[in-house]
Amino acid sequence: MPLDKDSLYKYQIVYQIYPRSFKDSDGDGIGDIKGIISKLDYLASLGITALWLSPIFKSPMKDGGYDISDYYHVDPMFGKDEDLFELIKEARDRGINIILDLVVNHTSDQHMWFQEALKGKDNPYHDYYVWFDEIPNDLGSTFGGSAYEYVESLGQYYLHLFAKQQPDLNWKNPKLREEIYKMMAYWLDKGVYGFRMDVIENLGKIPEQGITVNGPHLHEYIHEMAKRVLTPHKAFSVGECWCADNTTRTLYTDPQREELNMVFQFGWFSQFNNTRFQKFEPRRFTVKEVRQVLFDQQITEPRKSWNANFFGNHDLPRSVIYFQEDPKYRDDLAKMLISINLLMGGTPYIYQGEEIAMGHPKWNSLDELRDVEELQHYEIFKGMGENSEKAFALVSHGRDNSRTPILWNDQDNAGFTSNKPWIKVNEEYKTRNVKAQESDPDSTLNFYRSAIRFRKYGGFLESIINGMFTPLYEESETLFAFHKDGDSPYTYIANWSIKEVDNPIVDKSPVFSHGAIGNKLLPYGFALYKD
Ligand code: TEU
Repeated sequence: MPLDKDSLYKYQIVYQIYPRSFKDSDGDGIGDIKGIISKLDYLASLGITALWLSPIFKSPMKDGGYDISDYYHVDPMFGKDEDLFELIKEARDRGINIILDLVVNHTSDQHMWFQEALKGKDNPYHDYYVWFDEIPNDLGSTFGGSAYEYVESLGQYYLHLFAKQQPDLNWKNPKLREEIYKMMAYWLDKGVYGFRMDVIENLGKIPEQGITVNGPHLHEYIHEMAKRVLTPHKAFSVGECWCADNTTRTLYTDPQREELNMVFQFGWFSQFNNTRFQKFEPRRFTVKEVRQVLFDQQITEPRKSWNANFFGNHDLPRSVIYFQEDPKYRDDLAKMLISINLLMGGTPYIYQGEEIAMGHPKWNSLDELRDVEELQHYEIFKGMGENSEKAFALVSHGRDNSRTPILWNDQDNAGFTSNKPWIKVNEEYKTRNVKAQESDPDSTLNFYRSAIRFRKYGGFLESIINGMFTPLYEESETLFAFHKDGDSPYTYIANWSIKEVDNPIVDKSPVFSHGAIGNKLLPYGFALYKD
């Protein structure tokens, strides 16, 4: 099949950067844009084609920059606007596209719009936010506590689905929508490739009816956004959709509906355990469960619905820890996960540090934690009667685990900064770091490079992208296997377990593999066979 120019999003390999923790260039202990520029050759050497930057705009940083106070300017913590323009150019020179994080469900309470809104009910910006004279219900915020906050001077409550410093924007207001489209067009005109859209499923909220996701006008808004900005600019788009299932995924991504290229679905992550402590009491999914959710996503016709493949981001535990059964096999697990990520249908996303299989740091005390979600839940768990020790143990499973600095080398602060880092450095850096892995041919880093090369140039790309997906060995307790048809059909088979298992495919030699020896698949071993 010839390359379809309108489907270039399918050919991207996206690397997510959490800028605060990537690389500090000016010695203030916080990663910045110049730091990213200094690592562009490294990023290009991985073979990735796009960088998604978590928010870099002006922000009081109550939620790591997901509380934006000015959509048009870079926060001084990360550098100057010119640094961003330079990054766009330098990245493009290396064949890398820049994707920005579009956080438009809410702003910071310090945004000019909200500050104006607070001045009175008649202020033109008042209707940019969601207000109530009385609390309509007991809706809770994602980070804990009520989703409504009282403003005495107005005698009204505003909605905040996240922290109280993140007031929700009112998408019913066409003026607000216009402001957002204008801002998106501004960045696209500056050479940005597209957007990762923060909690996009929340835009159609009707809090008074208890509706926070998938509101009745959600798809109308997204379609309008596509018509007005995304399509004319040929922009890349990926929505963050914690609640998307396979039906709603198709609503967002069927090209005929003109909405988004793809959405992140979180079915493989056990956040929604109905346990007392939800995600703070993590339960690893079994291979059967993972397979069920991932395969369900794959079986749709690729031209009707496209996937975003990922096993990690700045909100999730690191995948090698989340899925780990025995730390001894961490690197093998990392290699299997990236092969699945790259060889199933969909656009693959890699989260920074994943390529060296970074783990979680050891948290010793509450004052080491930074994340608003963790700190608010600490108080909540204590309020539920847990003692400090238990509350701390619970919240130390939170989002800070994937937000610690990238381990560049075995020097002070792992080569991330010359100063005191804003969050602790994972103590693994003495043995696990980019520099050490560069010179080790068997490292996960070098494996990532060859796996990415294999996806791009191994001769199977057309089938990876356009081939229909058929699950294999669905009854197995250990195997994760599938077939893709198309121009270059193949079978992929992995042993998602720490046992050595028989490889049911014995009559062929694999074209790409790790830990597939003779007729055995070693722990997390896998192989790809040409039809
Ligand atoms: O995440 C949305 C979100 O709901 C997550 O916060 C997640 O569900 C959370 O970890 C709850 O357990 C996005 C961003 O990715 C996240 O970093 C932001 O904090 C959030 O939106 C608000 O902007």
